[in-house]
Amino acid sequence: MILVGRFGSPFVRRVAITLRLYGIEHEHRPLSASGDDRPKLQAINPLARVPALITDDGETLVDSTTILDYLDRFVGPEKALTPEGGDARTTVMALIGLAIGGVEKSIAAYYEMGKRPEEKWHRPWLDTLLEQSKDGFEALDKAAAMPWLAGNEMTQADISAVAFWDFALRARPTDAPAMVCPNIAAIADRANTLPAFAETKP
Ligand SMILES: N[C@@H](CCC(=O)N[C@@H](CS)C(=O)NCC(=O)O)C(=O)O
Repeated sequence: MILVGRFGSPFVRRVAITLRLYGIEHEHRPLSASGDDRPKLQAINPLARVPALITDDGETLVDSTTILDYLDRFVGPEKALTPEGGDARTTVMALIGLAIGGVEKSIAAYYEMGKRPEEKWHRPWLDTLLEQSKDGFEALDKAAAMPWLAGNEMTQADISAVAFWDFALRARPTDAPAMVCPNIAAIADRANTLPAFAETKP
């Protein structure tokens, strides 16, 4: 398999951590979604977005959720970190939904600040995005069962939350309201000592 995209993208990182935890051998092509890499990336993903995964059968999958679904089926339900069904799956997917919401708002704020000159930032929109990101992560924090998000075992909810949280902390302007998430912070501290997380830290 070939994973396309840099670990600076939290969506690439959640896939990279999962590949490592599943013990799947793969090549890493660290293409960026901007600059000189863009035409090369567009030849792989028409949207010129990361991540993409090229399977051993030569199929190209885009969007991290699609890729994770493939990897879960590739390793099978015994090993998959997203439960296959039942309430356990609903719980993990609900946690992931909050985490995705939090990081998407954080990325939208990052683009607003990174892609436009400061005098063109729409401050009310930016403040709303930063608030929504905070609200998403804080709701996730409150839902944490601990010691991992869904209880006693690490699941995909933890992998995604840590990749997203690390990005949101890095991207958040210092004058934005602080996100108060002691449970996520504790999970991130613990997870980031594990090789799969440490090796993919941008
Ligand atoms: N929903 C997608 C989001 C992927 C995404 O937003 N990737 C960003 C990097 S973090 C990207 O490639 N942005 C470039 C663009 O959209 O033009 C996923 O889960 O993979």
